[in-house]
Amino acid sequence: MIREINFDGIIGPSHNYAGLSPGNLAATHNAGATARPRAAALQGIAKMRANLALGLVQGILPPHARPDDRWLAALHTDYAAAPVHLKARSFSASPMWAANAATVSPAPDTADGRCHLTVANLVTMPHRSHEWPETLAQLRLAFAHPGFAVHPPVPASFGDEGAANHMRLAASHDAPGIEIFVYGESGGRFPARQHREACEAVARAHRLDPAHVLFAQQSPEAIAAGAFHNDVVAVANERTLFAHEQAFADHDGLYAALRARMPGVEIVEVPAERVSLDDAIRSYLFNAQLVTAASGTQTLIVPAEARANAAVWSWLQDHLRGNRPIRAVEVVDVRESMANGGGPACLRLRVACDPALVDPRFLVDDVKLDAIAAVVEAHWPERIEAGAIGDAALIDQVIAARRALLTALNLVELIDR
Ligand code: SUG
Repeated sequence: MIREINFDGIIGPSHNYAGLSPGNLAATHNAGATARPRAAALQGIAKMRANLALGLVQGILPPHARPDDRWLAALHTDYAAAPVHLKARSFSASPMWAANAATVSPAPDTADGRCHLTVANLVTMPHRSHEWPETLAQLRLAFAHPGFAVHPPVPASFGDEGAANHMRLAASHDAPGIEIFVYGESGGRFPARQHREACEAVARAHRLDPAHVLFAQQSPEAIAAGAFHNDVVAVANERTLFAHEQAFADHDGLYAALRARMPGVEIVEVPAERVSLDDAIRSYLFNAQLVTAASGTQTLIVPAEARANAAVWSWLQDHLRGNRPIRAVEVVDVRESMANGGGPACLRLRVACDPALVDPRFLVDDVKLDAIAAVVEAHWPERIEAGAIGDAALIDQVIAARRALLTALNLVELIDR
């Protein structure tokens, strides 16, 4: 039976604020702030518990080896000798943002009836460009069943940021859907990370029916305002597309094409006069998890920053009163991740599939989350100050913490990936 599974990246022990992502305003504004990796990981675990409480199936993707010695070796250096900018880029806990791990096309959409996953190359940001080998190793383990096809990334130069720039609409998760790939052409002062060429390659790899695929350009003003991924300004679930008025370069064209392919689609567009692009990006209203709870209630899981924003909260209250597609709102606290530009939706990769086909070590219930939380409490650094990333004792602690977690999860084969 096909269900939507949210695989959350467990926030790694090296979580810190190094200001590595130009175009991501939260990350650049918080460069040099003190990070709290333990609190961060516990916030992520609490979010997963809230998902379980809604009756959803929950998965995990563990933190990657940090520092990434293999990447440094390919650059002919090591952590002790590397210049500080390479130290920071090899040490980032950025794999926590699992929405950037891969693009996923569930089995009902593909010509061979398999669920296809293509690992994202993340080439635009150097600190993210070396995530893919370990992501590929993890996904090949989690989705080893022949019901899945896990593809390596599309070649560099064609930037691919994974599911953060991909939306799927379908009558239900187990029905054939329309897949929308959102690319950027220009972002003014900031890079457009997702390239159309990469979208087209992924659609071919996944053997999608071209009649059920749309390619849409992200609006340059959204990127320039800080929406470095489409999932900062739009999210989809089953029949509902929830988007900001300025998310797409040609919203009318996209909506018309979508309605022609899926007459039952429900488009909820938030007008800029109610919520400005700036408020949308500051509050991460759209970087919410839009889910169908086990009760059938379509629920929007927003970060606390959305409740704190008067314009956003008032729009949400009006929508809830109006008998519209979104029937409930849940608030979660992921502020450590938010300060690096990662909201509830960034932290998860959605895979619609039969949970029985997934390696069970990648699935969690409350009991397993207790065990993960115990490892975090015992091993994750409490704080990482700006400037501490060269500290040898910190490096040892980070390496030991990941080892302890992978051992507890019985995923020791990932220790040396
Ligand atoms: O790629 N931040 C991430 C945030 C990714 C959010 N993901 C989605 N929108 N799906 C990024 O910009 C900051 C790390 C630092 O600066 O230390 C960072 O990589």
